[in-house]
Amino acid sequence: MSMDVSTDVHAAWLPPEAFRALGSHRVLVQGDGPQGVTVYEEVAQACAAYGGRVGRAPGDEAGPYDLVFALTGAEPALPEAAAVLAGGGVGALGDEGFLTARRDGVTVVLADAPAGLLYGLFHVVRLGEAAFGGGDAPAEAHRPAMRTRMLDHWDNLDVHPVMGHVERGYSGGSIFWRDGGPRGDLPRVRAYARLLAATGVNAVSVNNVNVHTAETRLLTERLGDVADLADVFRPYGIRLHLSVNFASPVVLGGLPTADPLDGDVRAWWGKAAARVYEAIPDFGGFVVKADSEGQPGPFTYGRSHADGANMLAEALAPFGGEVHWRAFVYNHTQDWRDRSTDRARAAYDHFAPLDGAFHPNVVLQVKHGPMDFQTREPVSPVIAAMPATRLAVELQVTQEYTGQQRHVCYLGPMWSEVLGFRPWGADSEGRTVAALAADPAAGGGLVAVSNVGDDPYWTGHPLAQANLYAFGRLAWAPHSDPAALLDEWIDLTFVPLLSRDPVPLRRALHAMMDGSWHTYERYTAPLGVGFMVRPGHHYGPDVDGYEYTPWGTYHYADRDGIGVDRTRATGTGYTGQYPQPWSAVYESAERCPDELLLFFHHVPYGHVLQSGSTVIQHIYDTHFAGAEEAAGQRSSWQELAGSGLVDAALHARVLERLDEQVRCAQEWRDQVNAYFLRKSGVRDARGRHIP
Ligand code: GCW
Repeated sequence: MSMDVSTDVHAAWLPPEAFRALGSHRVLVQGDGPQGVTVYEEVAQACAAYGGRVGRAPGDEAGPYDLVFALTGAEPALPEAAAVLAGGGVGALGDEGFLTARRDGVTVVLADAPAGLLYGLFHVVRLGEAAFGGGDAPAEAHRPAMRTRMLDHWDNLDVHPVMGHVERGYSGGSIFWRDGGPRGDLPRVRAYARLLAATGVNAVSVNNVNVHTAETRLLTERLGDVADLADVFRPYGIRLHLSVNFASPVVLGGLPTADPLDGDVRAWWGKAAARVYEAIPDFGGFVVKADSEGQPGPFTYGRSHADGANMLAEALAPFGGEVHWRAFVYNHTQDWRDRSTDRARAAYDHFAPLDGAFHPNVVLQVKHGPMDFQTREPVSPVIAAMPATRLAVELQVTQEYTGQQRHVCYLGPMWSEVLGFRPWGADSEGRTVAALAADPAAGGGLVAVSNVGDDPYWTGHPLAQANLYAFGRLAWAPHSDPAALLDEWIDLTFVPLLSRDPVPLRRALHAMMDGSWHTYERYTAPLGVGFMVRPGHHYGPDVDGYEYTPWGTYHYADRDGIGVDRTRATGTGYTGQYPQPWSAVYESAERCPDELLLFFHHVPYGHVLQSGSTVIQHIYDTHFAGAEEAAGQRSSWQELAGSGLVDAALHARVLERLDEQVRCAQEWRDQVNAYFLRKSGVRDARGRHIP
């Protein structure tokens, strides 16, 4: 297996072999600052391994050069690069963009700022030999769509008695923290930063949004530990963020209140922010989960979320910091009999009226769906409802509800659907979710909960690395084809290690992964109804597990039908939170897309879907099919055994997970089918055995 010797972990999409083409050329690096140094070091390392040469000045002995990295600020010293610069035509590249061109046998990478050179470097790595061949090629600009491309870690400093070391983490312990303090494995953190930079990620938050006592102190006593991490992330162009406890002035400052309008409280936060920036001058800002699932917040003091967020924004503003304020606010003590309270409505009801009230350095961080990272949800209506607020869309790379990294579930296609969704319909001239999150004035970027831990494969399930990779790449270029991103990941992770035809490997991985989200959906909760997982840990089936709990996650199945009536006509009115045409489409049981029918409507089991099947028959068919597909994924992988196409240890790890996936998929199939057979009394039209 390709392991990074310094950290003894899997090299993921940056095995040394992926640098073969780069490292066998003569490369000039003219960049400064921490990221410029990184580019030089990366190239030097690759050249040392593959016989190329790296230099810093055109005349030195490493030349003549066939690849140059240079900044646009000064006249590039290499004539080919200067000619590309003089040719102009691509406009400003910004803080992170870069251009590539080929001139007189030299590949040219230019950027306005060092971080751009870093992204240019990884672009060249992705291209491999193709970066060097052919005649002249005109300048091609590459700029990230989203300004902020951020991963949030739900890491605790220690093992939390209920939530473990990493809340909803399925890859072992935290790579940052251990036993209440820093873990101290900075080479591992550096390897992580490097992997993230290669996907385009530029921000990381290093602690859980549920900020417990020890973690609250990261803001003060433990600031030095945070600064140490920031130092490691900086050379890879990644800014650090911290989740903070809204009650910090009380918990840490000994004040009697955390009221956001109280003068002492505001002064406390101002000083806290100043101290943070003294230690970490390029600190990104705070992430806040307030008034949510037991976390403190402004409601305690009768204040609004704008009051709370703006107070923190004011503290950070003098230093250029931002507040990522989460919109995940809902009532988690409801009664299933109360049909007027609808958790799906909550974020919109709380936040839409506050549109325009947030300071410019507040980013409202909205989960992509209205509930909670289910396998299938409609896009959150909040995203279209707040044009005067900067919005970031939050995804979940960690597979809390999508198989917990025991099941193969490639989420690129799901995120792609979300990002490509047009809240105002097909005619809405480019206003996709991605365009809203990327808007230079109103966009807050793309955020996701990381799936990484101290597991040697980073992500528990080695194939779950593809989700982390795809997230970063989609944040950079949201309209990328997820299947093409999968190829990119395969071509970096596996192919450079092969000395033979990679086609069978690519074929097997695509067979397993392309459709794996749909497969997972087929054998779990049907038609967008959600949940049906075991309470607490959220793994495996329990159809009624949450049905009578206070969490607001119900499917309302009874002997006559199933689904949640969220219509304006007879239900909770949630469909009214969408603009047209979706408001009307979702309101109608006939027009609502099948895959979301039970999210929006309560229908009889005999209701005929647009597919022509009835709801009950659809449940049976998809559950039989999904479990069978999971078995098919395992067969695809088994065919690779002994082929030499993948490392034996990695093969074994994936196979062990697939065995569990196949078992669990059958359990889902049998529980769901038996439950609905019993409830509805309708037999499977195809007469299959339902245990
Ligand atoms: O998905 C839910 C999880 C919680 C999590 C919460 C959130 C960090 O079950 O574990 O808490 O969402 O997003 O805040």
